[in-house]
Amino acid sequence: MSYVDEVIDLVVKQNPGEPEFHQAVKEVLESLRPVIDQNEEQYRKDALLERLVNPERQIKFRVPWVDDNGQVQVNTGYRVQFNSAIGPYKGGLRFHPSVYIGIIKFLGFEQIFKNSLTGLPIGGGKGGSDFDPKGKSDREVMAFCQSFMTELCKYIGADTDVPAGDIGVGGREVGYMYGQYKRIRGLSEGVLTGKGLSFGGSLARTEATGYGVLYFANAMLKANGETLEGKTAIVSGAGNVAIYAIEKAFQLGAKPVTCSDSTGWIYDPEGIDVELLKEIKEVKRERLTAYAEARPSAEYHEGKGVWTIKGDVAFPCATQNELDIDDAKALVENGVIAVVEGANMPTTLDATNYLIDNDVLFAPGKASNAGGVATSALEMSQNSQRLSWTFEEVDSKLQGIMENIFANVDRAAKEYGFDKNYVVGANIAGFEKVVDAMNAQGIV
Ligand code: NDP
Ligand code: 2IT
Repeated sequence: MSYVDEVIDLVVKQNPGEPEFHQAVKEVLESLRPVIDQNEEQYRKDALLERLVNPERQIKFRVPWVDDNGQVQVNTGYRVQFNSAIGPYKGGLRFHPSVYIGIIKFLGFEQIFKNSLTGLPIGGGKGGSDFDPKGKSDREVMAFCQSFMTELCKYIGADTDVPAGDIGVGGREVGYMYGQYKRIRGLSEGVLTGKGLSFGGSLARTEATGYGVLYFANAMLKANGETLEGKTAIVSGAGNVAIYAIEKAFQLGAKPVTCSDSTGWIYDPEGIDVELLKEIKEVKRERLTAYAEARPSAEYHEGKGVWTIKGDVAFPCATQNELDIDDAKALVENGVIAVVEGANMPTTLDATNYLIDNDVLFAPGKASNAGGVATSALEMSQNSQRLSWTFEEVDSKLQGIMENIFANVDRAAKEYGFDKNYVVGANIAGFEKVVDAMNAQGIV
């Protein structure tokens, strides 16, 4: 049996009941075959893949807090410090009821290669909780964040592990957690990114993931003789990534006509009103039904369905496995030319393969959504320098980073004979640097 197959089997056996983690490992290791096969004997001797798929450290803790009725609630907190070969652990915190160790491990594993692709010195980590911020009062969210950080603060620091936001964690949550960290540790340092602008946050971090997705899409389309100009964009999600993907899509000449949340979706043939969407999601924290009520051109539908709408480029920006094989078939049927992932692993493995086999340009999230974490690394640099750069400065660095990522992914795909397969390209390009750093640092 090949080394890759052996390690995939081992991961499935040693991590039962964690299908998302298995999926992420399979996607990465399968596409690394051309590199692994060339070095199989040495890698096997060094147990390189076993070390890569085993987190350096996993922390799991109790998070008790008191709700508005005086009732004590208990959630579970996690931080997986996956790989520090190229820098301090870096990656977001997700607060969502679906969170369990398998979700955090899949996200942490992906983060290793994504962070490597940014070209910046950051290792991979991820954390979160099964806490659901939806419907909670501000005080309840604060109580939860304070309790969560009271434990997490023992394991993180500006030079060791730097969390940020992800699903359910935005500026409000980062602010409450930062306040508690500072109170306990007495340190004003860049221990979290995505902070408010008045206490060390970076301009353009809020926009960075969505903008970066569009910069990547632009570079990929350009390399294939296409452009975003005049294209219809199909977007899922209505959170941080989706909102700023929609905003940048307009700026680059495309027309996004859909968005979605966990209860329903919007089709707005005149183009999504992004200011209205921001007001509803960022300020009022309402459902998308409020969008349809305020906008006569929009249709609201319950459940899932954005991928049935005809468009040229699709941007899944909500959550994992939200685009399955039937969705992929519908997109191909409707003539989509590219799928660019804003979320982490939003496309199932068979859907990904179907799209690639049908000549759809496919950008994997670990490359196309890396602008968020890259700008987090720029926030860390600014914090270390005790300086703040202008919006234009950060945004132009972000654009350069995304173009570099595309060039690097494209190069790796070509080098190994997989021209235009950006999944293979991203995994190989991300892996190269991590392996180099791991080898140089000995058996640790
Ligand atoms: P937000 O919490 O801001 O938004 C998430 C959006 O996705 C919401 O519209 C939410 O709907 C919807 N959603 C979440 N879970 C589900 C679900 N199970 N089914 C259907 N819809 C769902 O998160 P972000 O925008 O930050 O994150 C979106 C994706 O992008 C995630 O995969 C995240 O890991 C990834 N990502 C985020 C980065 C960042 O910088 N924030 C960076 C790189 C990747 P509702 O409001 O109803 O919950
Ligand atoms: O998935 C991701 O890259 C993020 N949620 C952002 C991580 C970060 O540290 O900014």
